[in-house]
Amino acid sequence: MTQCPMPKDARLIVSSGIAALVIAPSLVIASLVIYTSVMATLMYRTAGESHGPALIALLEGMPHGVPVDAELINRELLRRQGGYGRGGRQKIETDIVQFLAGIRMGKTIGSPIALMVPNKDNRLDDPAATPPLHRPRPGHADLAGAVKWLTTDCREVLERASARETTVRVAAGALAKCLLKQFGIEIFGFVRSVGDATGKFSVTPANWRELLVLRDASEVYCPDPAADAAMKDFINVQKQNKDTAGGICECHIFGCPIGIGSCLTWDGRLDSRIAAAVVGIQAFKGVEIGMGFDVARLPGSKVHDEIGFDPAQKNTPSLGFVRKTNNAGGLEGGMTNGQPIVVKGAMKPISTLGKPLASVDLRTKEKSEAGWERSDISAISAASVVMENVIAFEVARALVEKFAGDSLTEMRSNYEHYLKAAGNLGES
Ligand code: EPS
Repeated sequence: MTQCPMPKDARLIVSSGIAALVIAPSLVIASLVIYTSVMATLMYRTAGESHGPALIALLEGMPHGVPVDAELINRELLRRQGGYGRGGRQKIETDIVQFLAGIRMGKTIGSPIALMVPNKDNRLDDPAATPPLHRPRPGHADLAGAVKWLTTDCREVLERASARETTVRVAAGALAKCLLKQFGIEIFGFVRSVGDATGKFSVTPANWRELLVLRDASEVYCPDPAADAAMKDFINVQKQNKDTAGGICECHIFGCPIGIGSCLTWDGRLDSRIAAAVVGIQAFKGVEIGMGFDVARLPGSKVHDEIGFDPAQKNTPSLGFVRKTNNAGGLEGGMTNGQPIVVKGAMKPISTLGKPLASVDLRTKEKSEAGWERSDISAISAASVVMENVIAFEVARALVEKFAGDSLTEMRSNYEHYLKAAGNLGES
């Protein structure tokens, strides 16, 4: 049997494989050894239906000793419940996180973390209150899910596909923010556009805190007051027309050291993980990093950010490597380059329309109007909170992978050693 060396940091199993074939000269002994390749990472899963008893998330890989700011997490949950154009559900719920495991006296203890947000509108086992839906809504998971699970009732599909699930994704991401905070990494998310109304402002490391105050004063979560008004007008028109509105959310991450992520594997690239996390949000159809799709229209000289060095910035996470532009959105080769990470996500309009689109009845295949469920006119503001938090989780995951340690103390020491070595690059 082949002995597989176990990496020192054996906190989390991420993959397994067939390890060895032992071949003797005259006799072939095939020995299949299932081994586990062990690597420190951070991951989470969620469970829960929109109208079930609760939503839960299970996180693994959070180091020991991270202070958990429950107020920050609940503030993010409250922000997710808010925004302009929301439906009736948020008047029923008060989303507050409950920790069931992995946290003791306000700090993580290194074990898996279980968190829960109960649903007040809990009626999944009442067939009268959650009646079957036979007429799939175009744009929703209804049709594909009903066929996939071989049913003419879309109810169970829509219960899990619902954006209510993002409640615990926000809680998990906000918990990840508690770790990022320990490394001076901060995230700012907002709504850039709704329909044809777009906020006209730039975000810089110098102005984002002022913009954050304006964002928090905006009902749509857009820091441009003129755009906030235009966005509300657009949503109001859709409401009058019994229609819905989508939009674009944007997120900036400050303080990431150079070299988080990897160029070695497609799924280790931080840009690929961020893109997957963003498009994984209900109703998101597109993601752009930095200059986004415009990179395809311009020559290289107008796209790539020239590199300079400013010794005055040597002790910042950029290590002094400066750029006049940030078209790459802080990511080159799937790794952070010391500039802010910049991400945009496009959300389609909510697919439950007050004036339903054409559909068919799954029982008869006869033409019929799509079904209607209580929903939002626009959930773009909430979506900006979700996007901010799912990205926070991916950045924290990459940080854990780079500076692996069982405890925050060990992780911080690895981080400091790395910054020192990277800062001395070319100097010895
Ligand atoms: C949401 C909860 C849902 C919807 C919305 C967002 O609640 P309910 O279905 O009980 O009204 O308001 O979800 C969707 C738009 C969707 O398509 O699932 C929430 O908590 O964010």
